[in-house]
Amino acid sequence: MAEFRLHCFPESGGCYKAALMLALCGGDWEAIPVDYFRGETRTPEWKARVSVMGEVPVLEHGGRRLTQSGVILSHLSRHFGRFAAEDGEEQLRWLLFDNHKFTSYLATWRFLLGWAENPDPAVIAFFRARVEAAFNVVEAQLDGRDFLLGAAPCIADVSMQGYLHYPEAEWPLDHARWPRIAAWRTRFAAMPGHRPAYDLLPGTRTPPR
Ligand SMILES: N[C@@H](CCC(=O)N[C@@H](CS)C(=O)NCC(=O)O)C(=O)O
Repeated sequence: MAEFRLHCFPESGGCYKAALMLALCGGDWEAIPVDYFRGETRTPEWKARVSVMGEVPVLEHGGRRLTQSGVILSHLSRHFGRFAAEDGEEQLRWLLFDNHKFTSYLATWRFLLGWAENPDPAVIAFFRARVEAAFNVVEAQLDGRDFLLGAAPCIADVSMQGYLHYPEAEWPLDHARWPRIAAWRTRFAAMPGHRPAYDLLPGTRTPPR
């Protein structure tokens, strides 16, 4: 059995964050696939057995079961001694911003576009505007910085990259509007161990409509 076991499915950028961190750190991990699109993570049985929150990623390591990607990234950062910012509070600040504004709006907008049944165009437009506002914040933060907090990547970068390595057709923005984000994504993709999401996450895919 591998040292790390990740409950995941391929379309989940949250799961990709954990898998990406493991890949960048050279961790020995295996996937425990979940059937998200058939509602497995929302069943009382799964919630009782795996996580009351009904969400993946869930990482099993050393007899513990960790949930919430920010917790998982922090745990892996401590375990491997990698991707820790010098300023832990600043790192936490950007992790929280990512979970609330950047990842959550981008993930929801992408889900509505690709997988939701009859999404309301007004709701799609609302989430797109929220995504664009979050991108503007990150674009400003990257002014004069190669990574979020400076010259070196930290787990807030790993977290925020979670949905940026899926095919652009799944999150069709005018990428030229955010050139620093585009350069940051390219810089990140050049790091040793990096693989795009669908290369890294195993399991049966549910392609977008
Ligand atoms: N804040 C959580 C978000 C996790 C999350 O939303 N995961 C999605 C898949 S990407 C999920 O399992 N959602 C279950 C649901 O909404 O029912 C984290 O970063 O781990």
